[in-house]
Amino acid sequence: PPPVSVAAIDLGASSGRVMLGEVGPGVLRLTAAARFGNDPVRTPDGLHWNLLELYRQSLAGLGAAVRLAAETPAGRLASVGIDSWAVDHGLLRDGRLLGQPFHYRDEARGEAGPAIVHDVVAADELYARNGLQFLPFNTVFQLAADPWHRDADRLLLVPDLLAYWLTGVERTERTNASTTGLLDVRTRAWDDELLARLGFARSLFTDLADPGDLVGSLLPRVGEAVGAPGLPVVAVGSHDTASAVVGVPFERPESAYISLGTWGLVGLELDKPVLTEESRLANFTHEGGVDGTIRFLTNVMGTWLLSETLRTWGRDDLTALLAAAADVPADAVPVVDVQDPRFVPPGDMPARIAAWCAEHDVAPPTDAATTVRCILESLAVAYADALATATRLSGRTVEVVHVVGGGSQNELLCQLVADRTGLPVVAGPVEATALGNVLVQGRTAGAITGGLDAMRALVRATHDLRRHEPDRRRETP
Ligand code: LFR
Repeated sequence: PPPVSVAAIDLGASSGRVMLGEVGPGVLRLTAAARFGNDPVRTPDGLHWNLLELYRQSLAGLGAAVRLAAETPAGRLASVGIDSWAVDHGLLRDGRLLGQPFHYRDEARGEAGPAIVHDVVAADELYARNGLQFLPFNTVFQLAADPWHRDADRLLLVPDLLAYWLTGVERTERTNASTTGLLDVRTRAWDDELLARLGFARSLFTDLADPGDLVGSLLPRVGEAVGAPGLPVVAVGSHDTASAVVGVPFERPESAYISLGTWGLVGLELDKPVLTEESRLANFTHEGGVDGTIRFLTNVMGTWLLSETLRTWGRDDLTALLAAAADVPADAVPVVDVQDPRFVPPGDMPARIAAWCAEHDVAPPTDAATTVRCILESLAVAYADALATATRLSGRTVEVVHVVGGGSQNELLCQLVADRTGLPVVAGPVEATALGNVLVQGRTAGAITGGLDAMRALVRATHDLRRHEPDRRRETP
């Protein structure tokens, strides 16, 4: 079959992009149609996503992708697919959004929810039902803490809300639905009994769609505005991490991944859940993947710690800072616990690192270069720990670590991960999420066939990857 052109709208927690993707046998290419920032807005009631701005940028980017597609052999877009960060959602009544969606990093959001939920369903029972790691901002906790859902007749996760604005069709894509905490980990359907016990109306939740399903087509006004009347909207792995893992160029089963963006999502792809008490206590999650796979992973701090540090300093010269950090001897910096909850909300990270060091009787980093090196060493140690835990809990062997996403461009960090794990790191692709989005659409359009293995072989054949060999002297015991 000839290659097709599709558009991928990929919204990350710190930036968004619309990509033109060309996909077919031997072909997998991305061209950026638009890139834009994703800057949350704080109002007196808390930290919000600027969702209207993201929608506006997505539409403008889709229009640009339509124009770019006219220059490709296919001549036009076959479809568009949307992915974003997970968990967050809009509440609607009669099709109207009730307030601006909250940001999962809102400080107050996570406080009350867990206790309310665990009072009704104990943490171990909850894990047995939904398989999710405990993150205080999981949708289930946000809903419990915020009675607003009682005024709503619909809940739509961020990508589904955008798809609704594009098509008028309300659907919930299953990979992202798995992050709500309200899906049954075994059946992957809404857990009706759990909803009832928690007092969430069943009617808030829509029918589920699977990656690859047709959601609908652009509403007439939208189609006209972007220059693509009737363009199909296809469900992809709408949780960005689900799409990113589609784009991991695994070569063999003995492989782990780190999807490295604002979070470092460290784990394995499995075909059956682990669900042991040990996995629960280690905070390992079972998120739904494309083609029925399971992402057995844990959320570790990602590039957020570094980007908030640069923001605090008012600096944007990351390349120069990384070069300076590379010259700092590893033992000259402390290893801080990047999983400390103090690092989750936006704020002055260097001050928080100094405070952590003071509390733990270690000398804090003294300047910009040592601070950056301290952050990278600390991240690498945390990833190595998470990988060791993943292999222990799953009984799987890991011989290579794939790092994908924006953070895979950070060569120093990738090298430190190799050193701290004692394993080779294969870095890239940077745009794994957009590639995963494009691949699923390409399969729906009939341009490629096969399962995840075939998609990953196509990624390997079309993308340059960088390999980092471990320096065994630095391996942590
Ligand atoms: C990554 C991600 C993670 C999810 C976090 C919050 O962008 O989607 O997978 O745990 O954001 O939604």
